[in-house]
Order: sequence, then structure tokens, then C-alpha cells
Amino acid sequence: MEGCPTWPEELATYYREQGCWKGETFGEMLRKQAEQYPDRIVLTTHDEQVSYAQLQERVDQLAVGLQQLGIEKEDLVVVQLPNQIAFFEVIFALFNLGALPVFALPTHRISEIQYFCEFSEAKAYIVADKHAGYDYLPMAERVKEEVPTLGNVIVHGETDSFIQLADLYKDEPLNKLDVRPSDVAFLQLSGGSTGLSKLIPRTHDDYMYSLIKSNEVCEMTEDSVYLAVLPVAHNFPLSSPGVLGTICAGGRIVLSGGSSPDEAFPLIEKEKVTITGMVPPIALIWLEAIKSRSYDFSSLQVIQVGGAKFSAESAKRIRPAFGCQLQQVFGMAEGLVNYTRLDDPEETIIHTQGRPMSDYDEVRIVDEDDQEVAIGEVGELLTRGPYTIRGYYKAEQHNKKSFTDDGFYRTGDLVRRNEDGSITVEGRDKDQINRGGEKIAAEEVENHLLAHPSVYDAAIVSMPDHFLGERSCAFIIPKGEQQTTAVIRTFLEKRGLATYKIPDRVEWVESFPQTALGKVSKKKLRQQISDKVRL
Ligand code: OOB
Repeated sequence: MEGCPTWPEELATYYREQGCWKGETFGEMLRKQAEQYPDRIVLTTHDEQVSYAQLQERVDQLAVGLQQLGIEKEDLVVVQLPNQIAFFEVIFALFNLGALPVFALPTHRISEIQYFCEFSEAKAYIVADKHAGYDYLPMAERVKEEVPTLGNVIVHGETDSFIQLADLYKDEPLNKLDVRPSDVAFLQLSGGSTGLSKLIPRTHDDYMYSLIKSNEVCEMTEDSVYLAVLPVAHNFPLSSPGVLGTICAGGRIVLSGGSSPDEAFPLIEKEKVTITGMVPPIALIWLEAIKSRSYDFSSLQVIQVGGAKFSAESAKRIRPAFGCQLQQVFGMAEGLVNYTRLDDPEETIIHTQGRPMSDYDEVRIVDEDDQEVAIGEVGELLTRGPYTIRGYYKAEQHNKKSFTDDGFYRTGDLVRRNEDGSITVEGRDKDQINRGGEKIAAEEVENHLLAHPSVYDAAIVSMPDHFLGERSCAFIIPKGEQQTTAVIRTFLEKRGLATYKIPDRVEWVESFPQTALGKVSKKKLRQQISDKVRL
């Protein structure tokens, strides 16, 4: 597909010969499962259950309705749905049409959604009417106004002005489409470091492989019950092994409305959940909550924690508190996923972020001159492999910086390889804040701040935080009158920036410290704020 860099032919042939790429699309995978397990339950919510055969039927019906709306192969569709059954119907219907979901998160607001719709020249935007107290319809109205190229807005729920998703399920035959395993299946979002999120093209072949390997490592079977507490559009709960891995194993997905112990704990007991995945701040909340509550967690075999660094002190507490294994997951939407193995020594599980899931993952840990460092030394992680992208969507210039000439992705993560091959994440060399697993590209927020009349210059850095690991701090040089933090925060909210990107703290300064080359020294700014908030 145009704008999607892909693997060189000889490497593609190699991955096929080695059996990594099995030549199956997501559409075929679900159909196979629906034939094999027609009556098994695939999805459970607080008030609904759907079998594999029922899901397949709904997917086929919806594909017809979407096709009748004019959605075709290679069309991009921005999908912003929370953890509901509709999410699965929509994405599999699009997969069957060869149309590509762009996976927005429920927390994204107009600033992000408008950009995704514009940049992807989206044929449609599919959104829920309301979720978690937020009314998406006014935002959808604005997106439609601001983006003339946007085709249809489709709403899951109530709407007067847009197309209702419920009206698109048609009991008619679909015009068969030629969707190939090597086609791009969807676009994930990057955490971003320079400016706005980049779009990550993932093929059926490469993503299916990541599901199969994840299922192997996480020992998923048809008896697995995966509790989705994180938003399923994110790569971690989507595929590591997450909801798609569960479908691929013939297991059952339980969709939780949220991640709070009040919602999740009763579900674990009632639905006999075997595995769930979360970011470190949720794990901390669960560790506290379990002290004062008694539930039968005997079905639970694995709690996965990933998306941000999980401290060894907290990691140690998981097994005694929940009576199950901890699995650390260090992954990225661009591809590479590292897992601690379920039978690894306790030391490895607590102190490392695991090792690559595939023998075909190539990993280099390099210094500033791209020279490999010795075992035990910290360097930047570069990676290449059968499920790691070769470039972002329509980002030729950026790709030159983010990938080496021989196709390794520069993760920007500073890591150390241990004697046993496991990897420990030590830091980051990218202009990004990891706020408890939610990634913030500093430059994106800085650009918004520069639009405020009282901001002369802005630089955003991370500051340490007990709960989230990091929060964001904006250093601002004022132009004229200095504003309060509240004014700045409201300004960003009004610009429609996702709430998690709004700086937690604002420091007004006269100038920024500089590097020897005269650039803003974010290292010194981080030091300044970390000294000030010292934990
Ligand atoms: C996952 O994916 P993304 O794309 O939201 O973020 C990737 C970045 C990594 O490059 C790294 O900086 C950070 O998130 N990260 C971790 C981590 N897991 C991710 N940093 C330290 N320790 C960890 N365990 O976050 C993601 C995708 C698939 C599976 C799991 C996480």
C-alpha cells in the first residue's frame, strides 16, 4: 500500500519459509475459529455474551452495511470505541473489506481525532455516543466540520445527526474481496516524540505472527479467559496476547468497563479469569485494594504488567498478594515485544522486562556511534524482525531518522542486556514522557503551548512520581504577563488535547539551560524539577 514501507523481498521470503508468516488474514482466522468453536463464548460483558458463531454472523452483516456506505479496500477508518462488543464487530468487518482501522484511544479528543482523520484522509470515523462520562457527539460534529475530506461519521449508540452503527447490520451477501495476508491490516498509533503521533502500518502476516508467538509464551489455550481492563485499541491489550491472542487461541474475553478493583475484582471471581494485563499504576491500586478485600482469585494464573517500567519493589509483591505469576511485558506498537517467561527464575521476573518473544527478533544495543555495547552496559535498543515495522505511514523524512539503513527500528529506549539474554529498561533517549504507560510527545504539547499569547517558549520534561512513575512538567518562558497554571491547563483543554497530555505542573522561568551546542538542555530541566519534587 502506498506510503507503507515494507520488508525487502528476500527477508519476506525468509520469514515465510521459516514459518513465521503463515499466510492467514484476521478475517480467515475468525472464520476458522467460528467453525471450530461455534457455540463457545468469545466475549462477555456485564450484561451480554456472544459466541464465536454469533460474532462471525454480526461481522458479516456489518461488513455488508459498511460496504454499502462505500467503504472499500485500502480505505482508512478512524475507530474510537471503548471496550465493547461493537469494537470487535467493527474491526473484523473492516478487516474483511480490506479497509484499515486507525486505532484511536477513547481518551483522545478533537486535537488528536481531527489530525488522525485529516492525515489518514479517513473514509469514516466510528465513535461511541458516550463513554466514561464523556459525550463524543459534539466532538464528532466539530471533526465533521473541520475535516471536509472525512466521509461518514458512524455512531455506536444514540444519534440524530449521524449514521447509527446499529442500522448497518445487513442480512445480505457480501461482495467478496481479495484481502491478502501481506496487506496492511490496520494502523496503530505511535507514542510519538517529534510532534504528532505517527501511524504504524501492521500487516495481517506480521501481526498474526505476533499473536501466535504471544500465545505460545503466555501459554494461552482454549480454556484461557482474558480480562481486558486497558482500552483494547492499544497494542498491549490488543495483541500481547490480549484480546486478539485470546480469539486466536479459542479462549474467552471478558470486557471490563474500567480498571478499578470495584469493577475488575468481582469479574475475576465470577468469570474465572485466568490472565489479565495492566500498566504499573493499576497494579499499584490493585495491590492496595486486595489488602482489604477477599475474593476467590484461584483461577488467576498470570498478571501481566507493562507499558512503563514496573519497579522491582512492586513486582515482588504481585505473587504473594494475588497468588499468581507476574509477567513483565516490554513492548511497542512498532513491533518488538519482550516478555518474562512464566517459568523464569524469580530474579528475572522481578528485575527484568523479559526477552524478545521470537528467535527471529534481532536486537542490537548500541552507543551514540551505533556501536554495540558490551553485555551489562546501557545503550539504545535497535530492533528488526518479522513483526517490527520497516517505517511509519507516509513519513519518509522521519523514517530516515527512526530506522537504520539496514532496517532496524531505533526504539529510543535505553536498556541493558543481562547475561541470560533478558533486558532491563534503564531509561529513554526520546523526547517523550511515559505517564504511567500513556505516552506524551513533548513537542506536540509544546506546540500547543506556543499558541498561547503569554507563552514565549515552552519545554516539557518528565518529573518523577511515586504513583505514575513520571508526570509531565512544562517549563515556560513568559511573554508579558505570567499566567496561572490553571489558565494554561484550561487553554490546552479548550484546544481539545487529551487530558493525559496536559502538563501536571508548570514552572515559569526566565530562560532555559542550554547544551554545549546551544540547544535547550532537557536533561538539566529534568534535573531541576526532580531536585525540586525530590521523592
Ligand atoms: C506499549 O506500546 P507503546 O507503543 O504504547 O509504547 C512503547 C514504549 C516503549 O518503547 C518503551 O519506551 C515503553 O513504551 N515501555 C516500557 C515497558 N513497556 C513499554 N518501558 C519500560 N518497561 C516496560 N515494561 O507500551 C506496549 C506494547 C505492547 C505490549 C506492552 C506494551
